[in-house]
Amino acid sequence: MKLYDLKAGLNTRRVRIFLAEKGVSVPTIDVDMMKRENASAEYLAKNPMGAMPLLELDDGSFLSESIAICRYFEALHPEPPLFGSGALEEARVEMWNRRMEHELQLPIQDGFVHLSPFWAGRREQAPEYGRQRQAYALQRMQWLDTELAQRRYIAGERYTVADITAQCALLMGKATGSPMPATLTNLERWWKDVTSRPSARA
Ligand SMILES: N[C@@H](CCC(=O)N[C@@H](CS)C(=O)NCC(=O)O)C(=O)O
Repeated sequence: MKLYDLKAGLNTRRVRIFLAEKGVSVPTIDVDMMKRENASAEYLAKNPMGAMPLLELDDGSFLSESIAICRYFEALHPEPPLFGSGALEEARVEMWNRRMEHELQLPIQDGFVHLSPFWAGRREQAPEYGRQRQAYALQRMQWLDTELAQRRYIAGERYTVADITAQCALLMGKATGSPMPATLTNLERWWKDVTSRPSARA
């Protein structure tokens, strides 16, 4: 098995943290996006989306999409249950993971893509849309702060994939113009908690 990785990527980090939480080690291959290795014919033959993470299985087949890769490892290594355990908790974790993708990750990513000089010439940019998305991300951080007044982690009392999604999104936000305001004390308490886990350095 091999994991095609991008050290600075948000989705790739989600998979690395997930694997660290599971105590699973998978050899990685760093793909150099600056050299457009992910746009090469060789890479596109492996993943036509041209994105990382990408898991190469021992039978030579490939699996992409960060959450699909995480689900694969959850099935192989059920402990600790990062997608929840039992009908209701699994559904709650799914609900919160989707919310963290749609309400935090995507607006933060959109702010970065539409406003950062890094993406100029690489992606079509709509700065006004980027500003709207950054404002939306901030509003959603404020909402999440009120949610975290009620429980330790995003989906309940245990750490799950929803926390991984949120912490990776917020880490990107800090680096790309959507920082967490220090006044959000519940979010800050949660942030210190999740980033003190050894997996946060994966
Ligand atoms: N939905 C995909 C998104 C994958 C994705 O966008 N990966 C980024 C790195 S985190 C990437 O490969 N970007 C390369 C590019 O945009 O050229 C997933 O969750 O895995």
